[in-house]
Amino acid sequence: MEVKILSALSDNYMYLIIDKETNKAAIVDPVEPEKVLKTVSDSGVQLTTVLTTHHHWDHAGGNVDLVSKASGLTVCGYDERIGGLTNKVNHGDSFTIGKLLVNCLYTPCHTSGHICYHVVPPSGESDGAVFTGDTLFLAGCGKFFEGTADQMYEALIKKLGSLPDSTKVYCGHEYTVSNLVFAKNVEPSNQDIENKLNWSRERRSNCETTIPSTIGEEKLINPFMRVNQSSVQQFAKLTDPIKVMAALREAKNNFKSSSL
Ligand code: GBP
Ligand code: ZN
Repeated sequence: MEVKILSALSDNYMYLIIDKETNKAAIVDPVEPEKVLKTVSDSGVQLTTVLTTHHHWDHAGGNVDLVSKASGLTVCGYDERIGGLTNKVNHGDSFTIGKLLVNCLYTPCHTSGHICYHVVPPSGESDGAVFTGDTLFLAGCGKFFEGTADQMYEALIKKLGSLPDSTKVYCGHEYTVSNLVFAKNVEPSNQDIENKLNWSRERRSNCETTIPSTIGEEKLINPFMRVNQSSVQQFAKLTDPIKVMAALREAKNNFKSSSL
């Protein structure tokens, strides 16, 4: 399996997932259809499927246009608000892109109809990948527009946190540096955060992406995946992990940094 990272709008990402064996491909959140179609034709692959994480326009806003330009596409998503939807998916649903297996994880909170897509290559070929939209970002998570801390706990700790540590994480926006500045404020003595922040600043200054990370790495640097750690609980002055989740989201919503 190969994943091509396509930047879109100001800080969004679209991902072209290619099954090298069959040359079939899927696109995650194709908000810029022309850019997608150019990459598809340059790569010589057959685009079969659109994987939509959630209905926000900067993710689903290109679906109708893409479908009109490339006929026969299957458009997957949970939410009725998603344009061009042909296949409504739910937690535990699975299907294939060529020989790649896609498993749907329902992760409501950022929106009430958010889906993450876990893609696994045929046995042992390489590590799996998860496309997390605006649920899990590198070192952060999405705002709770249509859900609760309880739901984000379920999404990040129980569902995404149960994937193998080696699973690559491909998220919906390039927010890594600002997320890590907040993470460092939460855990000033966490050396993994410090190292990743330095690396990410270097990458961004060379106009390179910080994507992907892995589930294992997120467990070391992402405060929202670390609500069971005493250092994060100390920052929140709370111990109940769901209350810590709510307090972290509130703190990040109000966080202003001068050192981005
Ligand atoms: C930043 O640049 O670092 N803090 C952001 C600011 C996802 S996009 C922009 C922001 O609020 N981004 C949203 C988010 O969840 N950020 C996580 C965070 O700040 O920690 N969106 O485009 C957003 O979902 C949108 C589109 C929102 C339609 C509502 C509607 Br309706
Ligand atoms: Zn969003």
